[in-house]
Amino acid sequence: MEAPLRAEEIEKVLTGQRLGRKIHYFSALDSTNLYARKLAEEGALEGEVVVAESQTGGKGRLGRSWVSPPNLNLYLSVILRPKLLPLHAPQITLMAAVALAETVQCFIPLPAEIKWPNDILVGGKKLAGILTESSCDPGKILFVILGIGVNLNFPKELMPEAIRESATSIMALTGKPVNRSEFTLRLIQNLEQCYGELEEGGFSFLAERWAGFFRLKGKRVRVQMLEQAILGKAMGIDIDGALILEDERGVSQRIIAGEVIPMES
Ligand code: BT5
Repeated sequence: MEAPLRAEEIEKVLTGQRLGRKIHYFSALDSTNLYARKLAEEGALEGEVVVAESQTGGKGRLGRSWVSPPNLNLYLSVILRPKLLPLHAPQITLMAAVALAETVQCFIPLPAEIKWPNDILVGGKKLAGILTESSCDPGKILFVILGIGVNLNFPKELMPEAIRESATSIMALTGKPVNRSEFTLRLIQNLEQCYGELEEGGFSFLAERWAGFFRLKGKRVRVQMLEQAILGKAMGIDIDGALILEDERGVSQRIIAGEVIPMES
């Protein structure tokens, strides 16, 4: 049996930081994002974090689910109250992807990759996912729930068949279990730093680091959107987090949301 996450100790180390000022820790929840939303609606402060050892209804995007077995991985949600225009809310996902990829890189020697907009891959397999959910008034973000799921000590053999080929974990990559509390602490510290930079200088402060983890630049991809798919060359992202795709006629297209699938050659 894995050691539980040491939420109280993490909270102590984070004293004085904005993110992680309070960690709400549970052995099981339906979804840390749902619980964090409830806290935010009741007035929780920016930086409060919800962590659960397992989720019975872990959420991905578009009604998909996040496999969340007990005591092996990290399921965390941070309440943010950014002074951004709703239009710029996707920058939170980009900022978190940088913090997450840099954290992963502290624990494994293999290169981490950001798969726009919200996945971290290693060796082409999904190690972590980000789900940001915003609550807005016209022209104003009230809060953002930044949800992060990372496969830490998830053995391949315990992964459900549906994700066994497409997913990986730090332990599956290195052969060694990671200390989940250390990972969590480092992640919250990196988020604090990247969030501060985003606030100070906008996404342009982080864009170069983001681009360093974007390995599809110049590659042919298919972008699957709700109703249609576009083929083209992935060029990078713009300041609002949209993917820039050069389509087959050589015209630049801004993609706000979709699934990027690399093509052969
Ligand atoms: C995501 O969605 O990748 C966002 C996942 C966010 C999960 C965190 S956990 C803490 C917080 N509380 C929540 O309830 N959610 C957040 P999406 O891009 O839609 O990817 C979902 C897809 O990833 C699924 O349809 C599966 O194919 C795959 N998947 C599910 N569980 C996985 C896992 N543990 N590891 C790797 N891939 C997984």
